[in-house]
Amino acid sequence: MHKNLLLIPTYNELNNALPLAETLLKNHAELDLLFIDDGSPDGTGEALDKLAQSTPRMHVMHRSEKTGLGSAYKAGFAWSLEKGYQNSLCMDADWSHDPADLPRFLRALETFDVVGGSRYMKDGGIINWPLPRLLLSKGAATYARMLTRMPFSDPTGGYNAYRNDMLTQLPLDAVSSQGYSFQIEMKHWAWKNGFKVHEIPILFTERREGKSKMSIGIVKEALWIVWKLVLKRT
Ligand SMILES: Nc1nc2c(ncn2[C@@H]2O[C@H](COP(=O)(O)OP(=O)(O)OP(=O)(O)O)[C@@H](O)[C@H]2O)c(=O)[nH]1
Ligand SMILES: [Mg+2]
Repeated sequence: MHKNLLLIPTYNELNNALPLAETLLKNHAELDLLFIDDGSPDGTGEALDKLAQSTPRMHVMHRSEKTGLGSAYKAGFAWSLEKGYQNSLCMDADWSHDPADLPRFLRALETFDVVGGSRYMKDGGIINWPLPRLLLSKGAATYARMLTRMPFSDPTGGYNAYRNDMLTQLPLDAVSSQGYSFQIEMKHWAWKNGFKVHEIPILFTERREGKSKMSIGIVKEALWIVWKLVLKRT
């Protein structure tokens, strides 16, 4: 067993997740993998199971219903702690996050408790997003940062890494989001509780295949979660 676990939530990512898993197994011997699949109707979970049979480095958690990114990550963190890993890293399954960045996350984790990948700092960026999506994302980042004052240029970014000795202290109710505002809540909690936070630049690319799960509900959740954090002040 390695000390690093890479968590990858999946919902209908058959054509992305399988080649991603193969690449990670081949090029990143420093990591074990945990896919968290919410009963994807396209068979992602079963295809990943098949590949996992060939290696002890890869695991697949199956949940019966699509219950959101936030709860998938919480289940993954619990698994990572239970198995005794030292670090938990988070990545999307659709190739938006470049596996080649993983060594930089691991290096930064030697010094920091939370390492956030940032699209909005110097040397970071977004490739191939349509303008409306870019504006929505940038607007959400600015809104969250300005209201909470948290020192993250990309509070909503999903390519992140956490030290498990910090995650053991995370109270279950500190993060309640279903969707992408989970990332905001995690970073905010770590910063408010005095953990060492840091960002590294990443280049984010539009998903390779498949459909977006972004919805108006997810945007609305982000809008009110930020206010919840501002008012809570913990
Ligand atoms: N297990 C699980 N995974 C999810 C759920 N919703 C999204 N995901 C996964 O979470 C990751 C991020 O979701 P995406 O749909 O790529 O979100 P995004 O990058 O903001 O938007 P697009 O790339 O435009 O779709 C992907 O790997 C999804 O398959 C869910 O409810 N459960
Ligand atoms: Mg995506």
